[in-house]
Amino acid sequence: MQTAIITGITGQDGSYLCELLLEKDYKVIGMYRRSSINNFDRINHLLKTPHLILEECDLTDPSGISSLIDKYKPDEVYNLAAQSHVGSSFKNPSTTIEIDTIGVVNLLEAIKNRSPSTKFYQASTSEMYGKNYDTIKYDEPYQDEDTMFLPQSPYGVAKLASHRLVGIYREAYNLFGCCGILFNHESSRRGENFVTRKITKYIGDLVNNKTNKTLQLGNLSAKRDWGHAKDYVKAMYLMMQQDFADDYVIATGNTYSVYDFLKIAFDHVGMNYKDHVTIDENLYRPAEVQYLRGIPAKANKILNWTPEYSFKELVYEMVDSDVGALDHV
Ligand code: NAP
Ligand code: F7E
Repeated sequence: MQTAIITGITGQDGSYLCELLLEKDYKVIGMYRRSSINNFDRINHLLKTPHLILEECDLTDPSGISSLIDKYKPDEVYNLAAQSHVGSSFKNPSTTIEIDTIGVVNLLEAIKNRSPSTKFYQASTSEMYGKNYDTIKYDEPYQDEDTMFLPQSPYGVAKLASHRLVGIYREAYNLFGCCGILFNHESSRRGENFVTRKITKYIGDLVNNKTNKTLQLGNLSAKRDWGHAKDYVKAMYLMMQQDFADDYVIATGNTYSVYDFLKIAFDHVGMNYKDHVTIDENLYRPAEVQYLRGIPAKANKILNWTPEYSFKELVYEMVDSDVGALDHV
């Protein structure tokens, strides 16, 4: 039986990856940090599974991380834990760097010193591209593995440092370390302060007469390449099954604005977003990433990975779930 540690087990991706690995007969060690209130909502349905073990540990604690790696000497570690909110990273830059960069150093050092044959997955991000895109190979602007990084947020900088650290440990110490450069991916389990879920949660409240307020949003013209988290955790798994560690862009190749998301989501319940949305200047970020469109050609070819969900299917599923038309997704 393969053993995998997932950090960030209580998060969106942690919950879907945990389901996938349990289906594949892994023993899963789910790492979570202490919280004043139970926050296992996304994995509640998995807690009675015999092959899931939960371990409390904070990514910023080097001794705790080292003991965890030593205890299980896992076949695979998926590092999904992070301060993952770009807007928050402007308000908490030091904490973001502490978790998203130093936390990764803690894991890499522990693996190097305690369990060097462990395979390591790092959750890198399209946010590392920042305001940069290419126009050389395709008609529309895009980002792929050859595009230069130019992050626009403390989060992007912290993730870029980790991304490069994984490359260095791969080259210098021969560790199996791969990075998934994942573009935005959403689901009904998405955190409520990311824009997609903020919109669908509001629609759910509106339809169920739980709110009479307007929906306050920031920059609606930003464009994102939005996929479904269920598709994206499959790509993480596939990267770890390769003979050689490498970095891969995981994206759909399509880009939509926040306006597009709003329109499709409100249309789905027969409403017009213009009647319900107000702009709050305070929700604009000090620096913005305006355009993201990832080309997953390398993942298509080497991992045989393609996303199954279309953009509309993703939006409809999120809206239906928040409206209450779906029991559990
Ligand atoms: P998420 O829902 O925000 O989950 C983050 C997880 O990290 C939570 O379980 C959180 O625990 C945990 N965490 C935060 N700080 C920690 C610490 N100091 N020690 C231990 N655990 C800690 O994020 P996600 O959407 O699942 O994303 C997973 C990973 O992919 C993240 O690294 C994110 O930066 C990256 N990523 C996400 C996307 C996307 O579009 N979703 C795209 C590219 C990359 P609590 O529950 O206690 O807060
Ligand atoms: O913002 C705009 C906002 O916070 C998307 C994380 O998973 O993906 C995510 O980061 C866009 C931005 O995601 C609001 O300004 C407008 O342009 O949903 P978001 P993000 O910043 O793209 C990357 C790939 C990650 O790695 C991150 O971990 O929407 N926007 N109005 C708003 N955004 C939010 N959150 N709230 C608003 O009210």
